Amino acid sequence: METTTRRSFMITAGLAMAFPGLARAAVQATTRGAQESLSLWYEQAAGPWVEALPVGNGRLGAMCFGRIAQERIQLNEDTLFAGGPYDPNNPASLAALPQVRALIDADKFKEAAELISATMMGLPNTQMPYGAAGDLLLDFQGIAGGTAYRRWLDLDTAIASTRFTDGGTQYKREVFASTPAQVVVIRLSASGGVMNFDLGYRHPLETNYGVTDYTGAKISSVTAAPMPWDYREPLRANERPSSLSLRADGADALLIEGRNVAAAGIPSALRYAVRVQALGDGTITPHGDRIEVRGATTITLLVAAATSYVNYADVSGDPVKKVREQTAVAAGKPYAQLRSGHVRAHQVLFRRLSLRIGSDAADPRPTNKRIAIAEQQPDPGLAALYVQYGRYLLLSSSRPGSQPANLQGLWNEGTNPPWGGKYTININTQMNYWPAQSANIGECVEPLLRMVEDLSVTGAVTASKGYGARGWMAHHNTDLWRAAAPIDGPLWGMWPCGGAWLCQALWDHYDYRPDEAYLRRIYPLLKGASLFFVDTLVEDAKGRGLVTSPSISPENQHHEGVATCAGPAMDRQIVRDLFGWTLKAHALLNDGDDAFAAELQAKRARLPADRVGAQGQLQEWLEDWDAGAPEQQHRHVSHLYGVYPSEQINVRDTPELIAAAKVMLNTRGDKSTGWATAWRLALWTRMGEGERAYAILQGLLGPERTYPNMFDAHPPFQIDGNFGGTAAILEMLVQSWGGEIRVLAALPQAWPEGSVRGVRARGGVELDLDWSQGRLQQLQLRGKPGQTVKVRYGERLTELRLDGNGRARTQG
Ligand code: FUC
Repeated sequence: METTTRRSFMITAGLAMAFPGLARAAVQATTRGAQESLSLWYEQAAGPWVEALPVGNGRLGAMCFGRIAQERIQLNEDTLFAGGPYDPNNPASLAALPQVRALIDADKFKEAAELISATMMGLPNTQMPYGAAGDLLLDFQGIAGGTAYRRWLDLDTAIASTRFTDGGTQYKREVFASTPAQVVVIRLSASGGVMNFDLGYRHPLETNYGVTDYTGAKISSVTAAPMPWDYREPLRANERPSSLSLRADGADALLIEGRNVAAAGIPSALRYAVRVQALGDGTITPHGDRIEVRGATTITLLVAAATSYVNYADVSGDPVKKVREQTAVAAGKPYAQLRSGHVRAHQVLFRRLSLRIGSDAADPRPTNKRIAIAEQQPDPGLAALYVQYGRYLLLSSSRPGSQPANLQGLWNEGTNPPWGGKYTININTQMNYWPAQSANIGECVEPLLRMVEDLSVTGAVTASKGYGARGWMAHHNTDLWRAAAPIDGPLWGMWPCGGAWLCQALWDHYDYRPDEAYLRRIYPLLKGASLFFVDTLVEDAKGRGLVTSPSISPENQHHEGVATCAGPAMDRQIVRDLFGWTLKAHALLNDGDDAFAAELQAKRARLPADRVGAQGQLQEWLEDWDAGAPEQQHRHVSHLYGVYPSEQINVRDTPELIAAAKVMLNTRGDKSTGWATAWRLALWTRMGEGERAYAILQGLLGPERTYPNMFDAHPPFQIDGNFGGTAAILEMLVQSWGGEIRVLAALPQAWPEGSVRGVRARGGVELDLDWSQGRLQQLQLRGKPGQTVKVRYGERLTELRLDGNGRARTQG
């Protein structure tokens, strides 16, 4: 496992910190000096959607194609889901529960699943899909074909740019989604000539939801599938459903008004609006459904989009008013001010972490060419770029005030996205937030916190109507309307731990940035999630303790066609963690409810321990069913939750269970769907197996799992792999579990040198570290003055006390 001989490292706590601002200044200088290594760039315009470059401010997103004669900017607004407020809870559910449990106790799993199907599934047995907000199409006249073409996405400024030359005129375009201004800004300029173009809007034509069945079972193959979904090329401006109106709004703007669609019997309840205002020189003339721009050298387009969504129960907002106000405020500011305001808001978060793996020199190849050969050729810089892109994507799709990052983050081309583009909470949404803390962008968790607060209300109805229980819960999916009832059928949906697992991201935010006010905010959520299990854990029929029932081990079958069971390993691990976080919060806050704490403690002790089966494998279920389960290489590795993201099973405390986890992972194989590959990567990393992790990472970065725009390929596009991969790569460098920080615990030989600044660890600590020739050179810590921090490097564990400035430094 060890790739290098570890040298002991000298502790010089408090030394050399006479210039506390210096390190930070140096980081910024490095970041600025390495612009190229912080860009995705291409020599051609985007063809398919997965070649276009994403920008987003959490709420408002755009995909930039950089096309020469017909520019396409595809828009998203994060509340533009189908349907409206609804109560999905099945009134027959509670009455059937005792019988379902009795069938499970009698090992009649198939019969139990049939009864669940007939009585317990949500109404409807699906949830509302996420939509697209249409395209802006800019049809240029007189541009034949560009030379000196280049387009790029600068992660440091969060601006997507295109430049080319045609007939002696140089064209440049910049696109960004501003957080302070809440608009997408498109800046077009020409030097040595003028621009003549028509600006139009196109909405993806409505398709029938649910025509394609994207259930997990059908996508177990790992071959790259072509995108996109609904679009036909070439695009024609103003093609749209009849329900949509498009008209001039004032002297220089277009206003688009529409309604969301109904789905699965849930009526349309949202109105939405998009307003595009054109400012600049030349003549700007609205013509009903398009804007004509002639003879211009500089044009700024301000794009606002909004829906009438206020919250999951209130759709009374006025989107037209909102988009008019947003564009009017932005129109009052010069472009330079809009741009600098945007860049500042982005960099204050983005620049908290910088990372170099391998050499400092920028790679001379365009990004798509690096991805194309990433599986065969080592490219450490691409791994570093993947981390910064992951941070960029989370900052762009989950900002305070926005919706959480969905299955596609924020970006969705069509009206029928895979799995509805909603929130699958049996791994996918959780994985989206894996990097938030270590990558030092904890603010991105705020939308998830609000979603859990909503679920604690809607999920309380599901807990009481479905289980007769107190507290709140959610099954394996939710949507904009915070539906919490089980969907899709027993094989996928009848799983009670979705809400509990979401609590991990909330707890981790506290653990990485301890703050009492925040803990007080999440405590009722933890307590409510725990209460549900206090009320619903039942005695295992074979006397092994307290178990969840009915449940599944997401989304794996233990016998052909049957997943229904009681007490799978993952549930026991999640409930053990949940009760543990709740008890810690209870103790920290001196919540007087000691009877509740005692009950949690007692029930926690009665959760059956993890088990090792006949093959030496970590058992997925309470029974030793693994060897006979029909999908030996199933993408989910639910029972390894205990290894990562949890720390219940770890190399220090439970080596025999780690050995069993490895047996299991070897059976499952290294390459799976995008997110499942990222999970395998995180697992081998957590177990300290740097070379194995590196081999898996090569597969994740290669063209089968990464599209040309670096979006993760399930396939199709699903963003969780980007986030899981980001967290795992950082985990190869710095780990934080078991009360210790482990540095370079899974450093592969292929990365002999590098440095990271600003990675975070539990306990409110921030680290900078440098390594070369495979060895740690120096490490700096920042945290609370006087705080002690345990750092492990190789076999050596050192306790550091932070000085009066909250700093410590060690040298290799
Ligand atoms: C889970 C996974 C699938 C897919 C879907 C969105 O059901 O099993 O692979 O990622 O979520």
